Amino acid sequence: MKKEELLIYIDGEYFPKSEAKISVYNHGFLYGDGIFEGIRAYSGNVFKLREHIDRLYSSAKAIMLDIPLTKDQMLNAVVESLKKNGLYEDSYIRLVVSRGEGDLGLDPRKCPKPTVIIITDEIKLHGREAKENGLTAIITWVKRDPVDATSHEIKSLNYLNSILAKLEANNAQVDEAICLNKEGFVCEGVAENIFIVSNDVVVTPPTSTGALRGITRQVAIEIAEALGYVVVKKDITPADLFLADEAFFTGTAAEIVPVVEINKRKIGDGKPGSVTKRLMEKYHQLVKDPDHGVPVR
Ligand code: PXG
Repeated sequence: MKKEELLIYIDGEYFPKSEAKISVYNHGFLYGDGIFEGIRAYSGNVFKLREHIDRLYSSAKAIMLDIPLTKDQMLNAVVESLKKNGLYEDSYIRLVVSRGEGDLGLDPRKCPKPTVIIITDEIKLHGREAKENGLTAIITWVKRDPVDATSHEIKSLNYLNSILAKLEANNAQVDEAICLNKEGFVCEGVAENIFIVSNDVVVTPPTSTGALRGITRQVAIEIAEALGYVVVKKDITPADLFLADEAFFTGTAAEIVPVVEINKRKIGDGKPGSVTKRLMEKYHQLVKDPDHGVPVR
């Protein structure tokens, strides 16, 4: 049976996917001038939707972009979009707000109206095996953009820094890349925050190194603390990574996923670690918990 085309929200209207288009003069396209969020729903629970919307509006504030909807209107539009597409179980949501249509100069004053896009789609489950057995990664030469530049603290449409890193991972035939900051400390993955476990202490870099304040990162910290682990936010060196007992990534798409090899060094015994596995198990329970999300129905 052929599925009906998905409906995409653009500026308050719904268009079938094949007709959902924006202008080539849109500054989101021309200059990466905009912000976004990637969100997931599990069994009809839009996990941490309010937190994602809060972060979207924070990103907007940082780049002086006035989103023409209130947070409540945005939340309702996400839920409505899921309903229109009959996505009542597991889904993926992409919110994009760009500076809007302007001219061929980069001056944002030429863009009178931001563009708001909500894509709700099925979630493509790929790399399940990798997730279970753990990922391989390299530390890449691509440095995270510094905090006084296009820092990933702002979830902007500028992802070339992450894409360059991902290309290096592809070239090295590993799953992911880990970026250092300019000082040489471990920052994050291409679209994931990073953690290590050493002697049962869970460590993650502070976001002041230029990493995104990941929502999954925060959830992982809360789960680890609830399980009685000490969680420390401090600088991690490449050697700390190599010598850790366990390492894992966190992210909306990645969830909590073990990292078992970095630059050809086995992490711990090269298998997903026990602390990581406990966190993964709790995470998979939490994502369906309506106390941690917004129901579609
Ligand atoms: N760092 C960066 C640079 C990210 O882009 C994370 C960390 C993890 O943050 P959350 O809040 O998701 O725990 C991200 C997240 C995608 C996609 O489709 C990317 C992200 C999230 C969802 C989907 O590429 N980035």
